[in-house]
Amino acid sequence: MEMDDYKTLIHEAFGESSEDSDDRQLEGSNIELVFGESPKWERISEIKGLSLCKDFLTPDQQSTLLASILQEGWFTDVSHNQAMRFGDLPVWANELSTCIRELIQYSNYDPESMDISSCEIDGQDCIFPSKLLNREPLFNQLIANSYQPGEGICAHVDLMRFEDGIAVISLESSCVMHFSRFKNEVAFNEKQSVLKIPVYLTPGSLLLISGEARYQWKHEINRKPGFQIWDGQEIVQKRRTSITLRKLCNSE
Ligand SMILES: O=C(O)CCC(=O)C(=O)O
Repeated sequence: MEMDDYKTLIHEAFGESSEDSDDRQLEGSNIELVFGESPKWERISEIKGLSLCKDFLTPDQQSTLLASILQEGWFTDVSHNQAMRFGDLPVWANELSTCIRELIQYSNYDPESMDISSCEIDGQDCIFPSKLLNREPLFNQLIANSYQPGEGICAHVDLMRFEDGIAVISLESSCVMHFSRFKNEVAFNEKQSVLKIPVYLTPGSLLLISGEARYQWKHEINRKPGFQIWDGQEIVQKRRTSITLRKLCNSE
């Protein structure tokens, strides 16, 4: 994929980047025009199959996406905090899927976007396995969650009715998602069960969960006092909205 195509795509989906005033200065390095900064992926070293792109969407793109979600009317009442869609997804969700696919494809050709030297870890592609990336559709199920301060989600492994390869986009409030080993694993021991790996999800970030991270680790968000600590500080909580994209297994 040409980078110009990628730039056009994300602009069409989520509007202009807030850094567009810098366009002329940045001529020749197109990716900066899309994100403001080059998208960088982080691997969470303790967990295979977990990749985080903090600067997936600029603040303007986040606002556009949030407006599209709110327009669905799912969260008009605070007692409604979750919505699911299967099959035909809203246009904005399909655009989001396309942007995710294009970003991963682009990143695979740009070793500088990774902060690790090897792109293959135990046979698992560093960002997202290519056999998942090339499936059609990439995603056909979405969950939108709207969490008020203090609200989160209990530790779980996503249901087996969903294929491997899950994407989580965070909006509005930062949070810490904790990963802990899933018990049914052969090599499980008690020490591992209590070990929780914190992952800091900022607004506009994209988290990809595949392989071990999807099947051998539970994830949770505990927003009760004392659990949302990052860099030694309790995170100031606001409403947090997230979009989770998955693909149903074919037999469904
Ligand atoms: O809100 C999130 O970031 C994750 C949501 C999630 O894990 C789920 O809905 O199964």
